[in-house]
Amino acid sequence: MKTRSPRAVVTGLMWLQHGGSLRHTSEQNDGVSRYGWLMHDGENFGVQEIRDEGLVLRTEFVKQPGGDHGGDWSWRFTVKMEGKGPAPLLSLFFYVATDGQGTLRPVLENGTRLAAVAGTAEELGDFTLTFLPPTGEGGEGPKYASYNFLAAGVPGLHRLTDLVRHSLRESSVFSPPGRPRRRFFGVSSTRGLPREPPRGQLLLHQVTLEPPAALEVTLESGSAAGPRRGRLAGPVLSAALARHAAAFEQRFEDTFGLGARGVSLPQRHFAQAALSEMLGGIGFFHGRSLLRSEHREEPLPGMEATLFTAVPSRSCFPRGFLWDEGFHLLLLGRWDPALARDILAHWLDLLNADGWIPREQILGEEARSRVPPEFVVQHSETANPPTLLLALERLLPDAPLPYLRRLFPRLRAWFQWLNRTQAGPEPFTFRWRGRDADPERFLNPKTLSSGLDDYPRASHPSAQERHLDLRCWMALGARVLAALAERLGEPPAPYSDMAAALSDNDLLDRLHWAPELGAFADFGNHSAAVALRWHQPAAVPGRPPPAPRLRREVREAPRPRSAAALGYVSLFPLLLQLLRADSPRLPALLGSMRSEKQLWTPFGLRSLARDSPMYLRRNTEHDPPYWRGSVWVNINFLALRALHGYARAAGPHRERAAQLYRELRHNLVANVFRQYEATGFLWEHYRDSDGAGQGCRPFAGWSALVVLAMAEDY
Ligand code: 6A9
Repeated sequence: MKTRSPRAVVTGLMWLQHGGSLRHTSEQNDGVSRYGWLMHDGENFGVQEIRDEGLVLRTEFVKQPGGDHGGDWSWRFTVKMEGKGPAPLLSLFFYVATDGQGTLRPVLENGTRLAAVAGTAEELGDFTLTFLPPTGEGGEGPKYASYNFLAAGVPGLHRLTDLVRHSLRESSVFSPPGRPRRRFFGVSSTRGLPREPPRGQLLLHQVTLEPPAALEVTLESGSAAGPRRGRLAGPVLSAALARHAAAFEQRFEDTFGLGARGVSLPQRHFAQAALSEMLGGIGFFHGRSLLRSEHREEPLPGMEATLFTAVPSRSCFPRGFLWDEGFHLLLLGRWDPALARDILAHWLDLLNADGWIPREQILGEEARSRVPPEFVVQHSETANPPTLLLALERLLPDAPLPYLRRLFPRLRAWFQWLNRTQAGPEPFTFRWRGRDADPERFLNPKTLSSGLDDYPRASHPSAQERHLDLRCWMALGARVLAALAERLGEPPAPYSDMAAALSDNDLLDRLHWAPELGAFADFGNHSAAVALRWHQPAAVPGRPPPAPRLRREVREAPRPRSAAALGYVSLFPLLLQLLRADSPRLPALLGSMRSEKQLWTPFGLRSLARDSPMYLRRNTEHDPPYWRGSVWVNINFLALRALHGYARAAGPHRERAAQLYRELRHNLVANVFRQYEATGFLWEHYRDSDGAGQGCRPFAGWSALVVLAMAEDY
């Protein structure tokens, strides 16, 4: 945990079951079987549960405002073993580290036990961190433990795990009275210190004991000493935790009303955990992106930026993603509109002078250390869907006018950037820039900017392309900007005119209806006959024969036509509710959605029709299908929202939409819940054949939108 400030002091926990491995950061495949926030209010309180090879570790915190520096914080850690058998030796490593500013002074007891840290830092002022002695699980009695202490220089927060791992020596002894002595790995300052000049200071308190036990850590703010009535620990902390838990339950019910709808208790706990994981994943990032523009060969560091944002996945993608964030804000905006506005404002402050916002925010060394080098650079022609506007549409009615007034110029600049740089070949058409170069390598060159990565588009990228999803996003954007202008008492033009033109159903038909597909589609230079084939590169005399490679073979010349894919993109006019409720195209779209040969599965709508040529096809030997069949919660959420809308609007297809809505909602919610029960996680996407979670986990980014579907809150 840290403060919302650059170069913040950071506190954290590592743990080690002796004989196992050191745990610290959230990882995808390290064997920790499940973990997540069960409750988190985004501000003052959270409860997290971690299950790791028999160990159940509960971490709870409460923040108590007071003074001038954010007030006091207390944490409680409860450890116990699942099942019977002798308890293993467990070490908990509590640390505090600085990152470029602040000082820490250790207060040692008996030379080895770090009883407290007295510190000073920009944001925190003077503070005291106290490590209370361990007790039994319920707070009773003292608990026998061994203590080790480490003080070291740190080259950067991303190196903390290594630093601690390298300082471990199996030379410490655990010898409870009247019981056999045991050796264990303890931190020691003698070796393993980094050669790089330190950026900060680390103080670490290692407690070694046999579970069960409870440990408490308090952070007391110097400036809150006056108002404080006793330390937030022991029974006082228990009472505060209980009070916050009850308040969380009540607020959750008041916000989403799941109890009132008769949703079962396990499903309610699941929904609370989904929301809490998103809230608990919110972070404050600081640093520079690495950018590439059309004007220069070499990537350049961008301006120093700070970003307060939720993240798609704490393990895989612990950083901000532009279009993901719009989806996150749909949920966060319901729980805490002020928090959502704050996050939205941070994102809009990332605009550069041209009006561009980089798609993936990899700010600072810690964030960069989690990304393979080839993905770090952001290209200044690359867009991403303007979902922030989707979120703003919902925040609009209650947002304070001064806030909206400050947002407006930024939003205009962003929208104009999209409109200018992603314009298509004809008026009212749009084209995602930055599709994969080197089309020979891919079955279908990817379109990362669209967010739908490998979703099939025209086989041969060209300036002639028109992308349907982007056109629909632009229509939505224009609609929201017009509404924002009206809310501010300003003329809604030109956005209102643009919204009207882009929602013209006849024009949409002319530009994007593909009769042979019976659906809307992209248009471009397309060949319907492409395949990946093994290809043997020519041998070079005197060298070993080169390895065969997969290359794309084009068996029929491309020509200007609709891209032959039926899937999420085809649904966009419906998803963003641009189709009129009486549109003659609506039955075809509803039909494709409901058809099991196409998009319907018992787990939600799949991304690409089962009878589509690229359904579940790999893009290269190393790229398994991603948006080519899997069920994705964000698009299913848009589908539910739209069907809910069509079921309410007068029109000939109202009943059909209502029917689909009910079935789809049931399928989606039931499966995400079932997978959570089975695995303990929300997942990045879900397999269309059996509903199994796939990709990254935990993924409490847009998959947590299932909470809004449960609440039918669109
Ligand atoms: C790769 C690999 C350990 C892909 O949720 C974030 C994005 C979405 O915006 C996008 O729509 N995800 C979706 O198609 C994940 C993108 C990850 C790219 C970075 C680094 C590291 O893996």
